[in-house]
Amino acid sequence: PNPIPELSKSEFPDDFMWGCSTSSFQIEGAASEAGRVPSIWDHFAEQAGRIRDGSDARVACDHYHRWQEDLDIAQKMGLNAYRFSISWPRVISDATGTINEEGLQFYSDLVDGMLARGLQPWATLYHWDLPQYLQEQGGWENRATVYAYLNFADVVSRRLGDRIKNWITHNEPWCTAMHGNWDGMHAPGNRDFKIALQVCHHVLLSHGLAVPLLRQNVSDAKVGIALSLHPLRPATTASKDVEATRRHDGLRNRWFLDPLHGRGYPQDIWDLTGAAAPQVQRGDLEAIAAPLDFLGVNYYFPEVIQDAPEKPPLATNVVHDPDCERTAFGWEVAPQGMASLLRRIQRDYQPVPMYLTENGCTYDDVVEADGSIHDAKRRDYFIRHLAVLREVIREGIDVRGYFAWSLIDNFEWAEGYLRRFGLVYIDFQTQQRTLKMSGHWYRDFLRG
Ligand code: PNW
Repeated sequence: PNPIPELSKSEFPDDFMWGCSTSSFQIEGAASEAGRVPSIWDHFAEQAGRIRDGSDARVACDHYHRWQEDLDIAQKMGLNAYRFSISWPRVISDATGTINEEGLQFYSDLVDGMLARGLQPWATLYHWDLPQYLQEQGGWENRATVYAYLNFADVVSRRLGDRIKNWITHNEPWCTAMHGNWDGMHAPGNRDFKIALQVCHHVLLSHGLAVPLLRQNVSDAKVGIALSLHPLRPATTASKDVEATRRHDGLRNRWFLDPLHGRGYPQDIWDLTGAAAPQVQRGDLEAIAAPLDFLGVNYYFPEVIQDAPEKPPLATNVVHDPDCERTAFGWEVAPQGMASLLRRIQRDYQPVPMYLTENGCTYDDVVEADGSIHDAKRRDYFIRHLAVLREVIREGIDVRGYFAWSLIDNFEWAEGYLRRFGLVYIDFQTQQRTLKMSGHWYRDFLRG
């Protein structure tokens, strides 16, 4: 239906960052090797019914042993940046802060491997793999976890800050807080709105306190955060749906963007939270508002919102528009949604430079008889989103890089191995890596 646009790398800024993203828990495996201790996701995957295919990430992509091959692939694809995350339970062994030298060494080698291949390292400090020993003391609901995180950030940035200049404190605090503690779809699996909001506050606080720490430990540091943000539209033009959309936006987007930009939590949503409102201490909001060097935007899909008075506290429903094109996950394919999101951030927050730190899709990949994977839909998804990004940059919106999610198929959280997002196919039986058609396209595009 939609024509696939022509696209050339030369239409983007010369110093644009072209990358792929991954995260430690989803790819590394080697879950109990070299001193790594369990994370909340190891624990979660052991509980029946939590992961849809009953799988776990003890092996995952075995990236811990195959990282050189994976970085070779990234280099051959022509990337100049690679976004990865550092596993806290690999680096800090217990609640007293004992450093696991072997775990740190893994990341030191990994970063050297990136630099040797011309890949600029973009490190995420927290991509959901909290050490289980901290969860046993209340996890992110406990304010002490903020200080444990700062110790972790301190250890890692002192050791790797000579080589890593770009730091992302947290990946998608909305998911950490809400999937982890409100709908219970992610670890630790709580279903409690009050806990979710307290977790959210502590995650944001840990971010804010880490910003000056990272700047102190790392010369020329660039520090940011990666948020999952969504453009929203009302199901109808009725004012009740328009107001519902505003409320939904209040928790989905403004609850994060407002405090990070010095505005505190949005009052309209705070009023709705009632007894579930988080405990905020004096100075917390000032800490959270520490100026960012960049804003990471993870863009996947827009949402359509309807008023739902029977569903407090937000009284909103996310509804399914049957006319929209969707990925295998059911997520709407909406490249123009990315434009409206970026324009909205620009208009409402006049932010620092932005990076698309994640964008991608899942489809049911079919391996042909000759071993190739013709994922034309994924390729077209990337082309259409990049064409929109080109448009937005031409308008003067300061987007400086694009990281496709994901370099390789991996453990897709509650979906286990059922959902593939990679530009590279992984045969989880043999651990063989095969560049998909989308990966070939990205390579050809990047090579010009
Ligand atoms: C992101 N949502 O998760 C994560 O950063 C990745 O680790 C993950 O593999 C990828 O996207 C694909 O799922 C999201 O409901 C999970 O809005 C949920 C949402 C968005 C992103």
